[in-house]
Amino acid sequence: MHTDADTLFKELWDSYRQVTPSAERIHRILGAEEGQRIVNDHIALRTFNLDPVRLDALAEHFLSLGYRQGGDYHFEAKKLYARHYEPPREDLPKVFISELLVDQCSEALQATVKGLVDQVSPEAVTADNFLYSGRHWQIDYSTYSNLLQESEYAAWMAAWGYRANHFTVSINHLERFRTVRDINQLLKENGYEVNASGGEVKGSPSEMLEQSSTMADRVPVQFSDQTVTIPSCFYEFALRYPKADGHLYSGFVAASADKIFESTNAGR
Ligand code: OOG
Ligand code: NI
Repeated sequence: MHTDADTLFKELWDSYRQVTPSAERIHRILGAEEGQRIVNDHIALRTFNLDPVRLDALAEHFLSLGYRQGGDYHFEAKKLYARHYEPPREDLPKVFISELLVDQCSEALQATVKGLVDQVSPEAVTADNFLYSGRHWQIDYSTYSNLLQESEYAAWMAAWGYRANHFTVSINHLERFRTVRDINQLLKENGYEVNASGGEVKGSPSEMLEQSSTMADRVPVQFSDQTVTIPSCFYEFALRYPKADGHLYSGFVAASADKIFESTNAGR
């Protein structure tokens, strides 16, 4: 298990950046080169609710670093369950982990996903590098396409495996930009597609969290039979509002999260 959260997040960032060419360009347009510090609000990970890769097994990597379990969230239509974890230090990101409830999916999907997960050894899951270890299986393009018909989430997981699917800029820590609308404007001026599902600004001050995200980059993936360009990872932006006690709200908003999942949708 990790002794050092900074190393873990650096590795997660490196594996994310390798398949998300827009990430560093977005840092530049936010002014990182002029000294603007970019603070991460949270990252997100995905998995299946099967041993040995279920949500709890991923969470263990953070619990061992002193993270604490926060709220949980249900996404009935997408057949997902999620929890968030709060960091032991203010300067570390929160973590959002979801899992596909495979038992609620079709027999065909269950058979495919079990076939993938059976190839992951329990030792691989507890190893230091698991959360950025990518795919532990081979998959051909037609199997990916079949998963896509039923669950965008399952198809994304099958293609990408274990890695952060997004990092999230904390707007509270930016100096030049104050609102999610300003960020969306900047993104669009620079040629990025903003996820418009449920509206470009998700959440509200009364929910104490406003968010937006880019649509995922598209990069070539090597399937076992061919290479195809598919959605990889995206960038998110979050603005948190203070609670009555003066501390910033630290939870997530299920209705917003439901739409943010769609940032990796392929059919568009
Ligand atoms: C997570 C989507 C939810 C948020 O901030 O509400 C989320 C995912 O796409 O895996 O990131
Ligand atoms: Ni997020």
